[in-house]
Formats: sequence, C-alpha cells, structure tokens
Amino acid sequence: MQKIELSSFVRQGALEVGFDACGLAKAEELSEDADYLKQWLTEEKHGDMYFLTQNFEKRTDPRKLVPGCKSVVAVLLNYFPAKVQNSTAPQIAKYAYSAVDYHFVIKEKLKQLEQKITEKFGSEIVTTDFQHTFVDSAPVLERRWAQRAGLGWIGKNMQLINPGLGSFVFIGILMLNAEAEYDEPIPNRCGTCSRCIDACPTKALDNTGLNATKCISYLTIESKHGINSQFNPLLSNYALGCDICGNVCPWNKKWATAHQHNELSPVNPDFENESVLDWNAETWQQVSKETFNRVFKNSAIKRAGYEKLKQNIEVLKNSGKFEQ
Ligand code: B12
Ligand code: SF4
Ligand code: SF4
Repeated sequence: MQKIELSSFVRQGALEVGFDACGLAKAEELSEDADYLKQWLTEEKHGDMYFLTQNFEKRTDPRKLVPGCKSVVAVLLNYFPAKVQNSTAPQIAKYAYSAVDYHFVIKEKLKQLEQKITEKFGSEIVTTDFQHTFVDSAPVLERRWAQRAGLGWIGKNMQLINPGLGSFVFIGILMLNAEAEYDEPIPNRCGTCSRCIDACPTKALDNTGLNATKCISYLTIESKHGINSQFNPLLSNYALGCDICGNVCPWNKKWATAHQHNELSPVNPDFENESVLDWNAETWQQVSKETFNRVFKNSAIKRAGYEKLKQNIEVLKNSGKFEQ
C-alpha cells in the first residue's frame, strides 16, 4: 500500500461521509504538550475536571492509548448555525443547539469512514482490541492533533481555527495502524490580535492559555460546586457554555458560514418540532424535569442535566440578566 494512496483515500472518504475537512498526522509522543499539560494541572487550572488528571501517558502519546497505531486522522464538522437564539433569551452555546448530540453524529460518520477504509485496505488497518475512534470524551488532545494534521492553528482563544471554516467546528479522531503521507501544520495567524483575551468577561484567557476554572463554559457545565458567586454578574446571559471568544474572532467573521448538516438541526421532530432557539427566559423557568428530558432527550443540553441548567438560569435571573 502506497502511503499517498492511503492519505488521499482517507481525505476523500471523510468528505464523502459528510465531514468538512480531514488531515493526517504521524502518531507520536506530544512531549511539549505533556510539559504544558503537567504545568496546567499543577496550577489546578482544570478545577473539578478530575478526568483530565487521569491517563496522562495515554493522553500525551496515542500509541499508548491505541497500541499499534501509527497515524492519527483528524476530521472537522462545521456547526456554525444559520439561525441563532434571540439575544434576550438565556444563551445556549452553539455547539449544543442540535436536537441530536454531536457526539452521536460524529461517531456515526467516523464509523462510516472506518468502514470505507477497512473495505479498501483490510481490517488490520485498525485495531479491533481497543477503541480507536474518538470525539471529546477520551484522553486525546484533539485540538493538537487537528493542528498537527494541518487543519488549522490553535488561537489565543484556545480554539482550533480552520482557514475556510473558522473555529465553530467539532473535531473527531480516528487512529490507523498504518503509516501514511502526512499533512503540514499551518502557521498561527493570530498575530498581534488579542480580541478574544480582551472580550472574555471572566478573564479566563491570557497569553499563556486558559484557566478553565474561570471559563463560563466550565462554570455552567462542568463545575460540581455551582458557580462561584464572584462570576455571577459576568456570565453575559450564558446558561450553558459560552461562545464569546469565538464570536469576536475576526477569522470567524471572515470564514464561519452556516453548516448544511441536517443531522445538526435544532428541531426535534420527536417532540412537537420543539427547538431550543425558541426558548426564552419564561420557558426555561417553567419547564418541568419531565418535559426537559423529553425535549432534549438526545441532545448535548441533556448531558449538562436539568438541575444544573435550572441552577444556571436562577443565577442569571438573580443577577438581573432577564425580565421576570
Ligand atoms: C476539557 C474540555 C473543555 C474544558 C476546558 C477547556 C480547555 N481549554 O482545556 C471547558 C469546559 C472549559 C471547555 C470549553 C469549551 N470547549 Co471543550 N473540550 C474539552 C476537552 C474534553 C479536553 C480539552 C483538554 O484536554 N484540555 C486540557 C488543555 C490543557 O488542553 P488543550 O486545551 O487541548 O491545550 C493543549 C494544546 O492547546 C497545547 N497548548 C496550549 N497552549 C500551549 C502553549 C504551549 C507553549 C504549548 C507547548 C502547548 C500549548 O497544549 C495543551 C495540552 O496539549 C476537549 C476534547 C478533547 N478530548 O480534546 C473539548 C474541546 C476542546 N472543546 C471544544 C469546544 C467546542 C469547547 C467550547 C467552544 C464549548 C462552548 N461553546 O462552551 C468551549 C471553549 C472554551 C475555550 N476557550 O477553550 C472542542 C474544540 C473545537 C475547536 N474548534 O477547537 C473540543 C475539541 C471538543 C470536540 N471534539 O470538538 N472544554
Ligand atoms: S468560552 Fe467564554 S469564558 Fe471561556 S474563555 Fe471563551 S470568552 Fe472566556
Ligand atoms: S480573536 Fe484574535 S487573538 Fe483571538 S483567536 Fe481570533 S485572531 Fe487569535
């Protein structure tokens, strides 16, 4: 098998199953990232996200996570929506708009891509003994792999920014047991810009990266201890996640265009065509746990949980973020 043949097939196959971009990188230890991650964890910038302290060696070397793996395939899926919420409604970050959780959508597409590759190159090209497709939930430094696979640069807002798509893209990963022709990383184009750092309401970003414990996304989704009250007035009407450092980035203004993925539609056909885009402060305050669980049954919003969402809405309300 020619390395170049494998890479071209994988890139083309990724587009055929519906991804928006694909690149390949050599599987090797990420020693600089390991140093950075160690320091980041020592400074406790991960807060309650205990899972980030686990599997350090696997996280910084994919060959330890997936024995036999030689190449890392990174794929992107654009999630920039055609329509956004009314700005007076409690804000839900765009990644969570879809009625079907992006994890399911990407896993399914990765499965289809893997099937194409194994049909062409044989089943030994992936390892069947270990999980080898990933999105979000495993010890994989996904942004770094997407960057190494030539899919963009990691901006000062810590997002992977793809020339042509911007940063409102999900990342998926597939590990292969064969060597391939690899993509060249592209240069960082942030330059002297610091709009994301300046715009971050909680000062979670600086030139050394992100302090997750201050990030609205962490506070509204991951924090196990509720929202530290010092941040209450700074939540900028966000009830789940935060898009501010992405919204202000000039590269998104230039490149982000509405995705065409029906699977990421916010409309839930199984529940009266309900869409989170139509929810306002009143809907959120009145919703029962049962209705919440039915409307958001398959969505990323449900992962945050009813109680957490209600708590966040209460914080916004008490901070005078919306009329009662
Ligand atoms: C934990 C997590 C979070 C945490 C912590 C975020 C963080 N920056 O670490 C919280 C809950 C805050 C969060 C928020 C968001 N997240 Co998140 N998150 C993750 C997760 C699960 C792990 C990230 C991680 O390992 N963090 C630890 C830090 C230290 O690692 P890192 O940020 O990847 O940084 C590495 C490199 O950038 C590099 N690095 C950074 N600075 C420097 C400097 C030097 C000198 C060097 C050498 C290296 C280096 O080293 C680091 C370690 O390798 C990934 C999925 C995954 N498995 O990768 C998704 C992921 C990063 N999240 C994602 C998204 C979409 C978001 C949000 C936009 C969601 C939202 N709208 O609310 C925000 C954005 C916040 C932000 N500005 O980063 C996407 C990113 C897509 C993209 N285009 O970049 C991912 C990849 C999920 C996915 N599969 O699509 N997230
Ligand atoms: S997601 Fe929001 S709070 Fe987190 S770093 Fe970006 S702007 Fe700051
Ligand atoms: S806002 Fe500016 S500094 Fe921040 S990621 Fe975008 S280009 Fe880079």
